[in-house]
Amino acid sequence: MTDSIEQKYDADAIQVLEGLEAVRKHPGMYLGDPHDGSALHHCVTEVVDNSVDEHLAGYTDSVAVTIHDDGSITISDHGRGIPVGNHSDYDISATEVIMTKLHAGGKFDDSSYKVSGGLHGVGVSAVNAVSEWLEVRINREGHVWEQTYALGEPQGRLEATGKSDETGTSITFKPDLTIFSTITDFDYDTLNTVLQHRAFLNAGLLITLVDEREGGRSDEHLYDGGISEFVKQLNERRNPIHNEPIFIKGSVEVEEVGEIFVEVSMQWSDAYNESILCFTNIIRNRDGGSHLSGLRSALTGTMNRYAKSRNLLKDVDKLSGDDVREGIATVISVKHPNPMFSSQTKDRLVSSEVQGVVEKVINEKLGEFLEENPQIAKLIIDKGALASKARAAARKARELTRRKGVLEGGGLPGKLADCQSRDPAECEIYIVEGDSAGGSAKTGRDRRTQAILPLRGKILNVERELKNQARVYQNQEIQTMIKAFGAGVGNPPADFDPEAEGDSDDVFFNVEKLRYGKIIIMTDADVDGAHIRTLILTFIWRFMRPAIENGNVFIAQPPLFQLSRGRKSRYAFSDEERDTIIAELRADNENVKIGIQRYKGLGEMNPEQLWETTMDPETRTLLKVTATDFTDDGVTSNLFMTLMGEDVAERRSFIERHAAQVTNLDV
Ligand code: 0RA
Repeated sequence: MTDSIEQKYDADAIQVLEGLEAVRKHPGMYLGDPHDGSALHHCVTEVVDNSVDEHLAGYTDSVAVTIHDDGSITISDHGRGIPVGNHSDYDISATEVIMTKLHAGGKFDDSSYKVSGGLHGVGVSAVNAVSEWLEVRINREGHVWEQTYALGEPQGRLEATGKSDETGTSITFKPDLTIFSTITDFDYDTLNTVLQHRAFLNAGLLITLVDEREGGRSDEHLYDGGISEFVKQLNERRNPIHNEPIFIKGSVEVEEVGEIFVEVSMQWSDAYNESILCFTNIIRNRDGGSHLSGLRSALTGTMNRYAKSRNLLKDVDKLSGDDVREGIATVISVKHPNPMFSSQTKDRLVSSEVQGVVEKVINEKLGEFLEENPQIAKLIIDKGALASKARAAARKARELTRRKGVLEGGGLPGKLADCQSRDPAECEIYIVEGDSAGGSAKTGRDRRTQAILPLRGKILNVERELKNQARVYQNQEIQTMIKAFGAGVGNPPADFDPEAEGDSDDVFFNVEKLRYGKIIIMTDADVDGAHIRTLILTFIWRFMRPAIENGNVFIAQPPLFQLSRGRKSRYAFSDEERDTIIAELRADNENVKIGIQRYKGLGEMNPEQLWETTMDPETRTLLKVTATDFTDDGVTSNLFMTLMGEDVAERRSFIERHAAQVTNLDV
């Protein structure tokens, strides 16, 4: 008899282990990419979110995260503590079930609007599965309880190790480095940002982060103002046009779904871009979804209704959504008892009932706010009207360039030395600084596949023209690039649907029409060259971003030195390489004379040299231009704003902070 019970217990245990084995085998499916750091950090948020749930349920007002110097991390709270009693199905503690069974947790506690368990995560067990070791320590029912696991397997039963009249949970784990192969260290800033977001979204919850590693840091996040403080932070570097964010809150009971809660905070600044962050049950939805749609239509509708009723629109017929949202910073947070997302990563909320709920709440409450605050309302509407006029002017300029054939392949620019092939897959276009380098490149190239476009002088800094884009379309060098690339211009909006029938004006850059698979920026290896390269990249980022996203944009790497001994010559692309090559050339004769030519510009190279060092696909090095975040309000967009935008103080401080990283400055 005893035997068969043992067997049954084993069988259950094996099933459980198989479950966790799946996480170890396919960590990407459960936790995100194990090689780029996202899964590693997701492990931390997975545990933190369980603690946040305890806050949402009203049992803890703090969560503490500590990074230890042995590569482990502790997350602790003062919530109820993970249940410790025996679980009859398995005849092991409930703690062990939660720690070893995927998705366990939901059946212990069915309170709605929680982040973790069935809604968010795969639960703490997935973290346990990918941990070299994990220790759980629970204060509950008068005792301290402890249990340790290795690779998800319990190393003994849950045991009472002491007395305590507190409650709470503390989980320490060390990620298994055989799973997180490339990025194995917790990144302080990454964790600090996600923890700060959770604090913003949970007004009154104190979240602390302590780093015990070398150079230890610590941060505390407690925001009584919740998402309005989040919005203020989004606008930290902008100039808001009204003092306090507008905060809206409401809920709607939806049949067969339950009560849906909506919180929105928004503040307009004099900036050009919009920054809207969407959350469902504290989880960020990067691609928005039904709450974002509801927010957009309510904003446009409410603003236009108010403007019309007060006769505030003079020479503008009505404001478009883009006009209304220009310069807005918004955080929208909805709580839903059972939300549906488009993917495992929750990037897009698809629960359709949310759109109407959000619209209703915003129409009503924002309408009230505008009625009660007519000065602020007028500021926002005047800004929208200004945006509308600038947009109309840009549209007109675009239309003119189009009529001149810039947008629709009406002949190629005269300066372009095109290639013979018409197959974009093998075609390349070199954008070259200056006519003399352009000449060398034209002579040196492989004319079958390589086209050369020389640009004269510095192109327009488009970052300063975003609010008034007409000048961009009128710019000669920019028109030349648009014409040569043959794929139109203008980043499609985030929600652009190419299938949908649209306004004929809405022709955006279409990466599939690019005449060249590679756009290669080739500038001098000096400060001016770097500046021109940045100007071209800024234009591409703001007006042809899909080319970067699609991997079509490259930077050529001309050599910095030519080193010669007698008739023998070699090229060096960095100072270190120069020194290595000099040593090599001298290997058999310490005192021999080595000629060192420092290339100041591409123009100093003859066509053969330029081909050999920089253009020959067999031997050249190209840097592919990429970004981690392609949104209009992400880190890369912000970097362009800092480096190329109007705020001089901001740029100076950035340069001061990064001056130490500059290794090759040649003025
Ligand atoms: C299952 C049920 C209950 C709480 C928890 C899990 C819980 C999990 C974690 C993970 C980190 N901190 C946590 N705190 C709680 C509800 C317990 C009850 O009803 O008393």
